[in-house]
Amino acid sequence: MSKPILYMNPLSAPSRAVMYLVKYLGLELECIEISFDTRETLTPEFRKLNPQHTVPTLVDGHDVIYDSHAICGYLVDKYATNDELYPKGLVQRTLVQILYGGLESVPKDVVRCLHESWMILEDILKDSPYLCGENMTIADICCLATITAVLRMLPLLRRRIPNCSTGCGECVQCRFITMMGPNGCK
Ligand SMILES: N[C@@H](CCC(=O)N[C@@H](CS)C(=O)NCC(=O)O)C(=O)O
Repeated sequence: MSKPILYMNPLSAPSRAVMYLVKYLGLELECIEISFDTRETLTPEFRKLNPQHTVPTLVDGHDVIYDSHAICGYLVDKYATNDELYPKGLVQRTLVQILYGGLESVPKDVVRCLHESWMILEDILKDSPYLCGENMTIADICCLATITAVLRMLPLLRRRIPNCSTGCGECVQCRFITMMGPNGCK
């Protein structure tokens, strides 16, 4: 059977979440980069695949799945060796679903809203190694992807995140990014 195909763009935080997860799980996927410059998401072929015309979009055999959170949940349910990253228990799974979109507030004042979102993360991570308790879940992966995508575009914001101010290796988020490999934070 052919490998699943992931349509993505590395500048897109939702794409990065799926790419991190794929790497973490050691899955073999074919990644196809979709250009925003040439508006490739708006081509009739891509819209036929995903009427919301967004990346990431996953094609697994005859199935097409879009929305990063749905893709992450799907990949863990289908390919992970256990349910740690996306617990099957109703309450635990619901908690992950609350937090995996946790940084997606649509800001009027982008910097202020990002700062507030990060403060919420910092608050949760003060008492817990990961967003949803003792184990890493796809909520951590999705939030990290947002953080690294934003930092890539706006490196000056690094100063605004106390736990990230000294770069990788200093906090749970950064340790995880480091684990992803030398380019994890890029
Ligand atoms: N909630 C979606 C958001 C996806 C999304 O907005 N993707 C943007 C890039 S970050 C996109 O593909 N935009 C192109 C378009 O709308 O045509 C997810 O988590 O996957």
